[in-house]
Amino acid sequence: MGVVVIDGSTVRDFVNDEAAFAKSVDEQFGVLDLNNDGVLSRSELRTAFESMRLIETHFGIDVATPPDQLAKLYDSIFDKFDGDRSGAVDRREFRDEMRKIMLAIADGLGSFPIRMVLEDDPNSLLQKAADLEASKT
Ligand SMILES: [Ca+2]
Repeated sequence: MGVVVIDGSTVRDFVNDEAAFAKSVDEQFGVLDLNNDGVLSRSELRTAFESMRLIETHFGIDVATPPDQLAKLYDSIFDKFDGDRSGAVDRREFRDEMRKIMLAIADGLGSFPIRMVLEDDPNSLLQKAADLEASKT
């Protein structure tokens, strides 16, 4: 567990650093692709989002969400990612959508820094955003 302080510009700087962002997202994709078939299935993506709480918050998911509503929400998230409706999310689709989500989160955070407790996850994108900023100062 680590506590990081991030605001919108921390996240935006990270996303705009194309190389660093692509590398981080690709690494995360590799971890999420549990059966290593090169694409993310519905259940792989859901597992991923359950472990990214800020992103869940972004989509309006909270602990009190009833299971049937939760299933619908995850379906709609999956459909957003699966741009070509192939039934699976490939690396490029994942990267494109993660960029949009992170930028939307950055807009949501604005210039008010928030303290976040992150799970011990070396692949957390928010952790990497915070690390990138820390490396500059
Ligand atoms: Ca897979």
